[in-house]
Amino acid sequence: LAAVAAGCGSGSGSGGTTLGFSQVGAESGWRTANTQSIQDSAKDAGINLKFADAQQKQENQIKAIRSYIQQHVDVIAFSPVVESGWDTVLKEAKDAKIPVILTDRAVDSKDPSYYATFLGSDFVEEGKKAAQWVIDTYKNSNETVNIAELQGTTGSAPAIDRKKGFSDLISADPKFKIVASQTGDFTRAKGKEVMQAFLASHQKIDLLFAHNDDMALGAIQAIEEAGLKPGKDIKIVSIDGVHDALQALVDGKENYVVECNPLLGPQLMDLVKKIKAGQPVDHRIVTTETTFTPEQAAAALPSRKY
Ligand code: GYE
Repeated sequence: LAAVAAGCGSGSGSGGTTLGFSQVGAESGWRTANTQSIQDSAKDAGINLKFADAQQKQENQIKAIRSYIQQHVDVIAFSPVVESGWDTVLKEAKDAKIPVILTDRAVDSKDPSYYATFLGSDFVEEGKKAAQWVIDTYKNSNETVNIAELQGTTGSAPAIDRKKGFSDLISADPKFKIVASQTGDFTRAKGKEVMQAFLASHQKIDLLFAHNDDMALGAIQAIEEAGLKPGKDIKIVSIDGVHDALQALVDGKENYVVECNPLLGPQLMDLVKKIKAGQPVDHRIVTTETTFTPEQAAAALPSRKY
């Protein structure tokens, strides 16, 4: 409950709009950039932001949302840690006539009236972009490619969808084999720990697909400590595009990064204003993103803000 009470108002905005935002946690570089973007753009937009960090726990998010309902905020936004289990609290918000914006991650609720819009990436597409790079990289080889997969938080939209997008494409060619797949909870520490376990199982691994950069960065440490060369002995592709992963690309320790844009704040604040003013908004807003080869990473790094 401490995290809920720690909501930080950013002063009284011109329109007097209050947004209650429940963040997943601070598990990755992506998340830190996302939080910063939301806090900065609330300030710029003159929106009074109540912010709570759920420390990757759904129960904390539900508590935060209930407290926002009690405080009668104008709009509630949250990035759901997992996809399922939201119907009850979303119905409570609906009954209280407080519009909800899903930010970054989706819920599996069947009732579309539970939220006004969902702003975020297409995670299936990101998984497919990673797979397409793998397919292109091995297009001239008939040998088996042993793939290890570091999954994101179990039950989260990005973990479910990135896995699906990736396997949908690579499963078309039997030479690609996912020989190990486990969650690393989107963190560096877990990514390292799980990669150590993969390497200790003595399975030959040709390629690592990590659902986010932080897990890949943790895995790079594990691979180096095992006396192998990341990016060469084991090729690595991950998703997000944070500064440290672009640096790993430039250093030859990673091979490809699929971008996922964390800078959702400005679009979110626009949506909050529109919704409060009763203007119509699209029910799904997909963010645009790119991919990075080492050359593209070198060009992007100097101006990369996160
Ligand atoms: O890829 C990961 C973060 O939901 C898109 O969450 C987000 C993911 C992101 O922890 O780094």
